[in-house]
Amino acid sequence: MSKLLLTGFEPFLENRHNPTEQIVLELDEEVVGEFEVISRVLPVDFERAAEMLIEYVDQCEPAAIMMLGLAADRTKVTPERIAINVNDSVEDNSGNAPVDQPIVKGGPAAYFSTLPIKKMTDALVENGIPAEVSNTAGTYLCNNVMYSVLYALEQKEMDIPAGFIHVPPTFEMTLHHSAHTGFPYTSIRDSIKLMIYALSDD
Ligand code: PCA
Repeated sequence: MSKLLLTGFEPFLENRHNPTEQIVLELDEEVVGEFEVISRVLPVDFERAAEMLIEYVDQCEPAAIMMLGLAADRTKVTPERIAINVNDSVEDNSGNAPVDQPIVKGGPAAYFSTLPIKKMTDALVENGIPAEVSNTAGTYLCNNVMYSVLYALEQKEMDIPAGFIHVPPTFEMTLHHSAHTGFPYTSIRDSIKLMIYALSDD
């Protein structure tokens, strides 16, 4: 059976919990549509995350890659359209705070997601889950791993769908962030499964 590599991130900054960590651990080894899900949790560390992810790609030889991250200020599930060749952010969990740094020196300015992002958002909205395509993945770790993976796949001539999805905070997280709206954890988890199904029939 084809494997889908699904990644999430550990907690970071003021987010003491990262729902993407819980989702990927819960879906690990589950069969969703035509895929067996293989999950990994990544560190929020500019020096380690992309390298580890690319190593997982080599080990698991997936037929598709879906990377997940938390966007604590968003109110919808948002598949990303594009990743840009820039690290520019506040501190990661190891204290790195890059400024205007290319991810790959001399690399292309950007890569488009190769996941069926419109089909995925349509599937979510049809199932009552607020979703829309996002046109910026930011310049922190999520953009970094999306760019790095798409660059690596090009280098390896691996023609498989890959991309990144930001999820909004969970209901539980709003206990610590009163300004944010939270989603039920189960709805966010189910949205990931719906997107894997959408990818399955693509
Ligand atoms: N979200 C951050 C990094 C880790 C995560 O889950 C981001 O949006 O870059």
